[in-house]
Amino acid sequence: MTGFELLPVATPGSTPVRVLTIAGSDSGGGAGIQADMRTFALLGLHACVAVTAVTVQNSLGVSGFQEIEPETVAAQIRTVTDDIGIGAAKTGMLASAEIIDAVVAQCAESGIGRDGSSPLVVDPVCASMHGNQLLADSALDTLRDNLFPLATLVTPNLDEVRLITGIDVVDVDSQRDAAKALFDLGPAWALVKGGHLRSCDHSPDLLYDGAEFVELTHRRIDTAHDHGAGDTLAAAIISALAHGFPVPDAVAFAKEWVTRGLAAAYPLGAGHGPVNPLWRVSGPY
Ligand code: PXL
Repeated sequence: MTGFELLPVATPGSTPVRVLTIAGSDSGGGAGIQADMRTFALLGLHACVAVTAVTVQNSLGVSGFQEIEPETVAAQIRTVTDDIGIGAAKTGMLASAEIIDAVVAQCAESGIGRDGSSPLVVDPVCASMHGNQLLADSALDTLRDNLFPLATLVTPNLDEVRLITGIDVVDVDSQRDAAKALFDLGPAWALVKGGHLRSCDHSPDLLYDGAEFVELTHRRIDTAHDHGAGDTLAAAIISALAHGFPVPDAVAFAKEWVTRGLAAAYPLGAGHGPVNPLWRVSGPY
């Protein structure tokens, strides 16, 4: 199933469903809130934003970042949920344990998370594709113990799986072990992305809800221009959840969204270009 035909482009003059990204800014425009907002807009949603950090980066990497005060992060979430209202939320770069705890407390208060009215997708961003650290080592326990239990779905890549569970995913069996270990940390669903499993000629993702494994296999797109792929996947998942899709359908839809975005990716600067979901308006891939 792709579901593209089910997802409306916003009608002029009518208020679309609102979604919230709690994430960092990428000055190069490829990842972070910039990637999230592109996907939200193209999927007929209005994007609200709680900025957690301002990164200084271009296509070659992240040269630094400044964190936003935890209370200011919480205040951004509070002020949009109190007035504008949101249908779903996602987290990306959270930088520190203090920001994570502020996000956890405010999400619980605002009804965001697996037990609230708005689903929450946690993309546990730890580092950039260039290996630049985006989450303090000291924040891993807080991420695992305090944020994961609030999540409707967690979406780590294989490096993040290793940091969070200690499991090195090398094949289908270890991917299952990792999905179980992630689920045991408290989210309603765990997705183990196989995009970095270079031994496979396809991109095998595994979804688990404590009862059933769902395998999602997509063609692998070989490109150096995949900056923001994880952000775009998680943004498409919460977009589909906000439109009322069940989790397995939302993930299947998002995989197709990011696969086509990778096929349409473009070079930028001297390094890595971004995934490009603009194919939705410029033509199919
Ligand atoms: O793709 C992960 C990511 C998320 N958020 C921000 C980033 C990056 C990667 O560079 O810069 C702000």
